[in-house]
Amino acid sequence: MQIGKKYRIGYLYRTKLKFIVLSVILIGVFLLIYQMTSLDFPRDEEFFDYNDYSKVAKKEKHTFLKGVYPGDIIKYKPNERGNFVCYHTREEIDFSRVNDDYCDCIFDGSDEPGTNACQNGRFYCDTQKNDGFPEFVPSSRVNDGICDCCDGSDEWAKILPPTRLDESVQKKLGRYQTPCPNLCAK
Ligand SMILES: [Ca+2]
Ligand SMILES: [Ca+2]
Repeated sequence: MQIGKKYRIGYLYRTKLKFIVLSVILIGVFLLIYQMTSLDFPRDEEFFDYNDYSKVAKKEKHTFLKGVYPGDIIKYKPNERGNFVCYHTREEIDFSRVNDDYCDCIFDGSDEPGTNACQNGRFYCDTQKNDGFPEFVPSSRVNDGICDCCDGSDEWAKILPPTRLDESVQKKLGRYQTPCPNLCAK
């Protein structure tokens, strides 16, 4: 009788232990699946089709502005007061002052994405290489006579440099002056 009771208690203990172990395993598996499915996947920016400007502009119902990164197009819509809001200071300026070749947002250069008026801004090249990385050029290099974007779109004013190196020298250096060749396919 005593042995039977002991055996029953032992059996119950083992069953309980199995239940706990199984629960711990199940919770572990659940947590692992949860962790795998909630990993920080790359954002749209990294998967963005950088060449598809028109699609983005159409989606955002906004005219595309020179030098604006497609992911930032939403920021280049006039607000309810018809103003542009500088990225960092949140200062509001009239929208006509965007890309007017005068630096209004002096802290980030966000009002001049397509000109070299702000030295701290960035220009987004028209054509992008298919290497998965957005191609930007510092604003200071816009229209400086040297081709920085692979399609030369940073030299949209087509200002010719005062002295131009021979084509063969440029080729040797791998650096080109305006007028820019289109090297995006290379
Ligand atoms: Ca401006
Ligand atoms: Ca340039």
